[in-house]
Amino acid sequence: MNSQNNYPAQITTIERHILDEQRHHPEATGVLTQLLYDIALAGKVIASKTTRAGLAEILGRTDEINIQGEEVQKLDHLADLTIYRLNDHTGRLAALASEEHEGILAIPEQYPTGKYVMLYDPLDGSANIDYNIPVGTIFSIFHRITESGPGTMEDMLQPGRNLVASGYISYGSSTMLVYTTGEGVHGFTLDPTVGEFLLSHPHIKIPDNPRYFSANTGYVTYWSEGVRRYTDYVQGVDGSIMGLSLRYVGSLVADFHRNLLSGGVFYYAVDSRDSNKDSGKLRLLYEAAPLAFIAEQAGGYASDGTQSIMDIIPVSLHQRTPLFIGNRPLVEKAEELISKFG
Ligand code: P6P
Repeated sequence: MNSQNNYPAQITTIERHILDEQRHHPEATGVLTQLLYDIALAGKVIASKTTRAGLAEILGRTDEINIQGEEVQKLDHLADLTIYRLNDHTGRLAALASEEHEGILAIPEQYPTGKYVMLYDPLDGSANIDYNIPVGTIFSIFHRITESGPGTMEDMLQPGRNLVASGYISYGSSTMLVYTTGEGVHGFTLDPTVGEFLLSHPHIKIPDNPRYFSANTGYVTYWSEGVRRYTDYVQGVDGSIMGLSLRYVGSLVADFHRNLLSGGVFYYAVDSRDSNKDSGKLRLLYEAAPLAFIAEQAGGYASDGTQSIMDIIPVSLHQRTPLFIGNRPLVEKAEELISKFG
């Protein structure tokens, strides 16, 4: 088929792409492939809700407060339930964990358990939903460590280095699914007319010349000296680099996705007002680590300001971490200034 027939030279659905990827792994049993299909399906279902949020009665808040102490948006709840319900019976997972729930989400006993565990933020940035700002789903997939039976905390508390796959779905001007299995980063755009994620961004690499920095500079007074100096650096105050433009929407997936495609750095540092003084706001297991895997696979880097996010050994499910993520030289500069000035 060629472009003269008004068709693109090649149409690759996410299913076809995942199957092709699987061919690089003769030992693969197809379970991970199926799991990634399931996530894509969840993304389609959630996208159908988020794009109509302004119309259906699903805007606004439930009367619930989640483990994070945050008001649960109706769409948060819908996204969380959708992901769990699409994965609780497939026999591919030993357990799940969600930003919305304190403990491990067990597989109902009537269903088999599988060899992976999945941790996810069902709808990150959901406070922005009512303002029509892009929001996103973020997921981490690990091999289980325990041999069999219900997944345990040991299966969940793994460093990013152990990730088998990770990715995010961005519900914005279009719906995009970006994932890695360690064989590069690939982006798919949902064609709602056919209900398929089509390959639109193969082999994503962070451009060498960064354009943006993304941080809530409203907090600069409460950052450490090293982070304040870093914020001057990225703006070119010391003249050592061309100042980067500030782009910050306050929705991690949207901010990260833009910097992945355009080059730049996102950071969310410790705020001296925080009760958790040493860790900032973002979660390690289902926000920082999955995006760090993507960043590294795209030629970038992610740090907590002192070490690679991928090397942090989690001690709790909802553990927070400071996050600096994007072009490697920009993130390493943050580490340098934090090392010198705290
Ligand atoms: P702030 C959204 O609430 C979120 O968890 C991330 O998506 C986003 O990067 C961050 O918080 C924004 O936080 O304090 O700048 O509003």
